[in-house]
This record gives sequence, C-alpha cells and structure tokens, in this order.
Amino acid sequence: DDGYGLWLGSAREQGASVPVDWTSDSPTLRIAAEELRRSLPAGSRPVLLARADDAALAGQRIDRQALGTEGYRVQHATIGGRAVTLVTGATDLGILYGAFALLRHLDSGGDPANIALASAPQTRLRILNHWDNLDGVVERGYSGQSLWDWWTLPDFKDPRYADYARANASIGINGTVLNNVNAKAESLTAPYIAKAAALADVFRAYGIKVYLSARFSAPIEIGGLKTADPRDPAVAAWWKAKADEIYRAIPDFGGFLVKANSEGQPGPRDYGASHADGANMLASAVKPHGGIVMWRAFVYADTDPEDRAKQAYTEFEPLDGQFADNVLVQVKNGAIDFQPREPFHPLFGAMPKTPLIAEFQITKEYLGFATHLAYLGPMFEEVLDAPTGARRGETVASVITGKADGHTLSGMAGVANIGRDRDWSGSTFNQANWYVFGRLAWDPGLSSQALAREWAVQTFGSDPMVIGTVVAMMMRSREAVVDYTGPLGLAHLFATGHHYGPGPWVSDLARPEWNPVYYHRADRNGIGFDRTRTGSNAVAQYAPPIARRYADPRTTPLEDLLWFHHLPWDYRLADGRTLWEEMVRRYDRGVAEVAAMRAQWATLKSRIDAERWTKTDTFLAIQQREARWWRDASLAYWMSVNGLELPAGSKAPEHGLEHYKQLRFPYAPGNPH
Ligand code: BDP
Repeated sequence: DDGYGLWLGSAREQGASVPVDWTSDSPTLRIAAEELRRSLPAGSRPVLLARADDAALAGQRIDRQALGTEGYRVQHATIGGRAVTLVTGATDLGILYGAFALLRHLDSGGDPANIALASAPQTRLRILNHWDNLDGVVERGYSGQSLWDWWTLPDFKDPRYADYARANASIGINGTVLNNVNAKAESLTAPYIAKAAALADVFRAYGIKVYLSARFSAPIEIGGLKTADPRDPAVAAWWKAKADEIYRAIPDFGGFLVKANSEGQPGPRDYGASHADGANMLASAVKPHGGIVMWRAFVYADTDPEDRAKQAYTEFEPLDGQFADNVLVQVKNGAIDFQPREPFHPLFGAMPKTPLIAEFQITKEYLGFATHLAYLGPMFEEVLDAPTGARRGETVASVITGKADGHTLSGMAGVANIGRDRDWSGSTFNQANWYVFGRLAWDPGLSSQALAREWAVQTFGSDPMVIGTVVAMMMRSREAVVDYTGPLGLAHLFATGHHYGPGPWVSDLARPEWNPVYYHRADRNGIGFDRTRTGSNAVAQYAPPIARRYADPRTTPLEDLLWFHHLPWDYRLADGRTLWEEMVRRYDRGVAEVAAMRAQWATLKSRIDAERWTKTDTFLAIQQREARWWRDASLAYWMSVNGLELPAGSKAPEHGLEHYKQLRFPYAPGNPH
C-alpha cells in the first residue's frame, strides 16, 4: 500500500453496490452516490439522498435550522413505504458531507443498525493555505513538488486534482488558497487566472472554493501603475477591475489572502497607510462578488527589536473596528512562528470587532519536516481550548468560530503538507495532520485523541492491537518533539538556513531576532526570555487573568516557563528539581519516547502492509538518531554556557560541541532562501 488512498482507501473493503437514489440531480450528489456505492458494505439498507426541503421528506421532521448551509443528518427512515438510510442536508454539499460521515461511522466500527448522525460545521471557512510557488517548489513543503502543474494547466486536469478535492471534502475542508503567501504578481495575470479557473472547475462539485494569495504591489508589477498605495483611486480601480476579471473566470472565487509588510513583502505601510487601509481596499474590490479578504497578522519586520513576539498585537490590536465586514484577520496560533509549542497568540480575545481566522501549520516546518513523527492534533487542541481571559468562558475556539463576538464570518486555515509524493504528505502519519486539521476546523470541540483513533481505523483497518498502539504513539509524539528540541518553553533554536537541526549557539546573523540566542538568552546565570514587566512586558498583551498567570513563574505552566521568564539555572521547581535538572530530564524523555515509539511500531510489523510499515520504521530510525542529535547538541551547548554537570544517570553527549557546530546541511527541502 503506497498510501495514495489516504484515510479513504486503504482500509476500506470494496463496496457491494448498495442501491443509492437521489431525488434531484447535481454533480455533487452524483459524487456522494458514487462514494456510497463504492464503499457501503453488503447488507446495508438502500440509501436516499434528498435535500431537507424535498417534498418526499415532508413527514420526517428535520430541524432545518440546525442544518445550516453545510450540515447534514443521516438516519434510518421509511420513505414512500421503503426502509432507507436517509442522507439529508439543506444543500447538496451538506448531503455530500453526510455521505462521508456515514462512511466514517461505518469504518470506525459504528453500528450499522443504529444510524443517527447529525452535525453542522462550527466555522464558515475551513481552508488550506498552499505555500506553492509557480515554479513548483513548495515553501516549507516536504512531500515533493506542488500538486498544481501550472505548465499543463489549464488544458490538462490531472485526475489527482479530483482526488485531492475528494479527500478534502471528506473532512469538511471547503477552501484552498492555491499559491504561496510570498506571492508572485504573475499569479494574477490572465494565463494564471485561467489555470486557477481550471482547478476551480474540478473542485466545485466537492464544495471547495479557490482563493489566491495576492501580492500587494501587483498594480505596479503587472498593472503598469507607479504606486500600490491603497488610498490612490487608480490603485483601487485596478484591483476592482482585476477582481472583476477573476470572477468572470471563477464565478465562485473565494477571495484573497494577503501577507503584507512582513519578511520583505510589500504592503500598505510602504505608503504610510495602515493594514486596515490595505485590507479594506481589496475587500471592496471583491465585495460585489461576495468575496472576502484574509489579511495576515503575521507581520515580521524590523520594527520591534525589543521583542518579536509583540509585533502582531502592537500593529493590529489598535485597528480593531476598522476593518470592512468582509475582512478576516488571519492570526497564527502563536505570536512567533509555528514553534513546536507556543502559548496562544494574544490577539485572540483582543479584537472582538474583527473576525479572526486561526492559522495553523500542518506542514512540520519546525517539527522534523516529513521524517519525524509528530501528530499535531494535541497542539491544535491545546490552542483551541485555551481560555483567552477576555471574557468568562471565552476560548480561542469560541473566538474563531465567531461565537464569542457574534461574527458570521469565521474560520480556520492550515498551511498544507500536501505535495506530489505518492502518499501526498511525505509519510503515512503526516496524513493524520491533514485529517485532524480538517476535522477540528469543522468542529474545534472534537477531541484530538478521538480523531487520532478515527483516522487510524480508516487508515489501517480495525485491528484493535494496531489501533491501540498507533493512537498511543500519536498522542505522545508531539510532546516528544517539544522535549528534544525545546523543552520548558524554549523556542526557535534551529540552525541557520533550514528549520531542521539544532543551532542554539547561533549568534552571528544580521538581525537580532534571526538568532537563536535572542530567543533563549542563556548565560552563566540563567536562561529564558523575560516577557514580564522587568523584560519586554509581552505578558501585558494578554487579558488580565492570563497576564497575571504568565507574569509569575510560579503560576506559569512549566510548558511555557522559559517563554515568559528568565530564570537561574538552579531555580527550584515545585517538585524540588532545579530548572537545569528538569531540562535535562525532558531532553532525555524526548529521546526515550522516540525509542519507545519505534519499539511499539516494531510490534506491528506483521499487522501492517510492508510498504507503509517499512517507510515508517525507517523514518522512526532517522528520528531516533536525530532526537539524540538534538539532545546532545543542545546539552553540549547549555553546558558550555552554564558550566554545570549533567545530573547523575544522564548520558554525556556523544560528541563535543564543536562537532555539532560544524555540521552543515548542503540542501534542505522547502527552503526558500
Ligand atoms: C515562516 C516561514 C516562512 C513563511 C512565513 C510566513 O519560515 O517560510 O513565509 O512563516 O508565514 O514560518 O509567512
């Protein structure tokens, strides 16, 4: 099994061609019917697909309010004297989601005699962000070239595009941004609009809208204007005409995603205008067509050298209330950049007048690329469940679903981990990260553990020994990566030129916040970034109850300790250990966890097909070696700084510090530089 079938193929029996009828016709319903025919087991009741307002369902008492536009209901019913499984929704897309839910229910061991499934998505936009360049290289992509073959588009529609859409629809994803946020203006030229339109034509029946990343200076680069100032009427007119042109080709185009004034990208601030000015100008261009703008809060420019973590809040919080009603501000899960662990971003809860869309990274830029096993469900969940402190009961999830502030626009975005590799995501377990992203975007209240199980059953089949082992491995995997790369709230300790191996010693890069030493601030006496009042006071960006908690090392969760505090190496933790002892303990634990995962995987050898088993086994061997590398290099460095010995029982690093310092990567995938 090469993994191409994702969670939809591998474990599924061939269907028994159970009769499936539908009361009205559409491409979407035909897809739903085909899915069910293909996979429903023998002996299943016949299925009826019907919209909730269909006359045939008059006697069924279906709560249409609860369905919304994308929700579904699946239940046994007698219709026209016939016992059927009814799959219904207010729209055909809702019915398609219902069909996938029915298959998921059956695959996961749900009782075929007892079917009553109902769900509606908690967010409007469930959207993948592809950081795919027009030349086929995927920024921070570790699973091969871009899926989009811009060269043969629009004529050739690779069947894989439909497979991609099908996989997304099966987990409720309803949008895709095709090109990198570090965008090229060419993606907005006529030939590329035609190519995007061809993809949109494939995706449409699966309920997936196409969006584009827009380069803010496009009016200059491809429009022949002298400026891209958002307050210039000629600029606004250019974007309006551009939007009209796109909508002629793609009538259901979703809108624009914009990275502006960040890491060298152009933006409104180049002209002294604000992010709101820029976003609103684009928003008015797409507004007549029902489009939206997702404006990223990931701003990273040389303006707050004191503490990079403060920048997004500093620039965006004052703009709350100034954005047009079809703008969402897209906020990364944490304030720095997709680290293995970051406290939730302080903008969540701080911009009640603005719909915020959360951005997570599915591709594992800082968690071992495609090779290391790290199930991200617990990380997404940890952020979604975090109380913002802004109001009683408010969590990041309630902000991004729009519930906290009564917004109808809402959403979750994930930086895709999809490429042209046969298994799509570079490894079998990375498929689970795509899966869990989609399912949590649909309902941020779902449990990452339940979703791990759901994914595992559909991916490997129902063998309880396999499922139990795989879920246990998954649930501990992300914490293991945290432990061996940056325990206790340390972050951004990566070597230069890639984000793969360790480089906590790096201190020679041009800007202070490019260097790991900026983030850990270790010296003879202590370690950690003081973000309290005596330091950068980034804690003050959180609502008071959270700020108070993070302001005191005694009430800061251990997991975030050194994110917020600079502490002496011999600082005593509640359990009596010193900070240094606890750090070493965690590095050791991370390495041990990987060894344990590998041993667990070994027990499944005869229970999993050879191809997927062997690739995973090999990757776990790499991870084991590299966890040790991370631990040894980091400890060698910390010891060179603090002059301390390792606690008894902890192994000396395999090599001296110089050895780790001079290791070089000749080439790392997905690297834009
Ligand atoms: C960082 C990546 C960089 C992206 C940037 C972004 O290293 O490649 O362009 O985020 O989100 O994580 O814009």
